[in-house]
Amino acid sequence: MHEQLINPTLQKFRTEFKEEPEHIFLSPGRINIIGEHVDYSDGFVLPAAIDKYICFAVRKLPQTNLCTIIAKDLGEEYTFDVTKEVKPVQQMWMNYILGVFSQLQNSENQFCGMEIVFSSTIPMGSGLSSSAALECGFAYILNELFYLHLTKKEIAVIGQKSEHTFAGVQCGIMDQFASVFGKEDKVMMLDCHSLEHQYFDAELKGYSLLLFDSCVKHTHLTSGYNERRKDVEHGKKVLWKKFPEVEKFRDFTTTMLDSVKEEMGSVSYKRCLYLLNEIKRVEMAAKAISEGNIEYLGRLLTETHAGLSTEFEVSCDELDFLVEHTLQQEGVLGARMMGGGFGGCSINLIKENKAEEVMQAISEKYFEHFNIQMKVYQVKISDGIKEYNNEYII
Ligand code: GAF
Repeated sequence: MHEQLINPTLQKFRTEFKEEPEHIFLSPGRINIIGEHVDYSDGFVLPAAIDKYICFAVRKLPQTNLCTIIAKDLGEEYTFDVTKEVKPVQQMWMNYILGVFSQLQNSENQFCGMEIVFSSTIPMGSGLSSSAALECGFAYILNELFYLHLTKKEIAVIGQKSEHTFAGVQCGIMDQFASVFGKEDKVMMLDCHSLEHQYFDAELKGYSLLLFDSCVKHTHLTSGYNERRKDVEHGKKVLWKKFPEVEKFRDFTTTMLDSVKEEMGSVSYKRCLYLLNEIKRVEMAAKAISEGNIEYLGRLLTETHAGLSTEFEVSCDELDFLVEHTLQQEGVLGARMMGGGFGGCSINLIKENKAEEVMQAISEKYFEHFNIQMKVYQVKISDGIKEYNNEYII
């Protein structure tokens, strides 16, 4: 991490600002074991923060009102005045940051200028939530530097709202929660209705979770993410009209859903059917992990993929190919696309001593078929956003 991320970020800061940063922060990406697209429908999700980060080098400038942010990997920079109202801009990456800032600009919070360089080992557009790491990372920085007394939950919610308002993506809360609340070696079960969460050991008994990156890039703004949300919102409206007594979406039964199928229309129907089944699968998956039933966990992952591909329709040929061929390999218990979809990674439950072989075989097949070099990430479940201990800075 030093070589690849922290030192180059630090060097860039020194070169650009001719000073030492006062703080280094690390904000992680995430994986999600199961529970896809249910975070905006009162569902449960099983995410975890990973050892891929955005690293921020930061210095406060009390004598100015200007905040300069350098996105090292993109070779871009942006400066804004902390005393003026901020608006969305053309640089998408900056909108995640400005969207956070706009929520915290009020008469109580006194900001001054800052110099920030950030760089990342979270691949962009790969479904590992680099955007949540960016927006929550920036909210965390403001909280620490300007003593805003925000809770972790508030930081996550501010990050999500920044996507809604400045980035135009109607995302759920899972990614921000994972980035803020992640814990080393623990998977989180998050109830997206109450935002209560609990951790449990990710004990996979000789199996590991490997990510295969299809290298098909997507952004949720242009993919189909917002449309899926609209389909689901329509479905919910019809359901609640007929069953107003039901409190949470997850309390609807498939019988209730069937009873409004015609009025809802076939598209919203299949989206809602997928969601209700997926929410149940997450509960079964959590039980399977706690009982050490890894075979069953694998089957649930594979079922999720089928639902995402045929009912929720957020997969793509490349991801379907990866999943189908991975499942044919010896030592594989389950595979599915991960995250919002339309590209990005698959997550695969593979016997540790078979992992190398499977990677090799799938990589070859994928290249042969699509002429794309798939990437493999072997991630470690890690802590959420934190300040990096300065004593290690060299
Ligand atoms: C994206 C969104 F940002 C999340 O909120 C979630 O809906 C996910 O897609 C799908 O589970 O990462």
